[in-house]
Amino acid sequence: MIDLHSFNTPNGRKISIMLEELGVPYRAHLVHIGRGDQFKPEFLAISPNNKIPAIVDQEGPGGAPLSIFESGAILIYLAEKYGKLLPQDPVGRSNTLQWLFFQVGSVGPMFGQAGHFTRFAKDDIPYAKKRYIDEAGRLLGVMEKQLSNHKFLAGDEFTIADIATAPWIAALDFYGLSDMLEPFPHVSAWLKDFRARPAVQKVWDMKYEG
Ligand SMILES: N[C@@H](CCC(=O)N[C@@H](CS)C(=O)NCC(=O)O)C(=O)O
Repeated sequence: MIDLHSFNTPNGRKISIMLEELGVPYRAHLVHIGRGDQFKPEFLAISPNNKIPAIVDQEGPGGAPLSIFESGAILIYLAEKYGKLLPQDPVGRSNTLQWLFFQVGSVGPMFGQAGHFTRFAKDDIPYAKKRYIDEAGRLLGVMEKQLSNHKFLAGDEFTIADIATAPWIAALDFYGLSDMLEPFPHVSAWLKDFRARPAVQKVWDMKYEG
């Protein structure tokens, strides 16, 4: 059994979607980051950077429980444990990890800041908004080029790279920045297909215990 500790944000959704795509049993526990649950000692014990998502695999390696934080590390762990969504051939695996790290290192931080300065910042700071929106737009251009030649980010197979990235592109709606997608038809079509997946529909508005 996997215990998922999370919340319905782009990073949180990656793991609920992954667990549904894998079809493995899990329990979903709420960590409400709006009310500060991420700073509770019991959560910090499994996620020392006070961020969701985190998991505890009650049957980890050697049968012992294993806790994991950082969504990229969780996706790789689950993909390897269940032998799905991370190709085993060296080229497919490398392509998938490249696009996964592109999300973790670039898409997440830049889209997160673009969203923060557009929707949440108390002060209007045009320099910050422009800096992060421009960079998010540039990243969309990188994805557009890749998706104009490939069905999925890492090639012809749906992988953890798509699961990691699509929730961030979908977040543009929530930030009031959905117009940014207009110049990128291949990204838009890929996102539409992602949203239509049964696993994604089932847990997009996941109900957590707690
Ligand atoms: N690099 C981390 C980022 C996780 C992250 O930023 N989580 C946010 C929600 S999307 C969070 O928990 N924020 C609460 C806080 O920073 O206090 C990952 O990919 O797991």
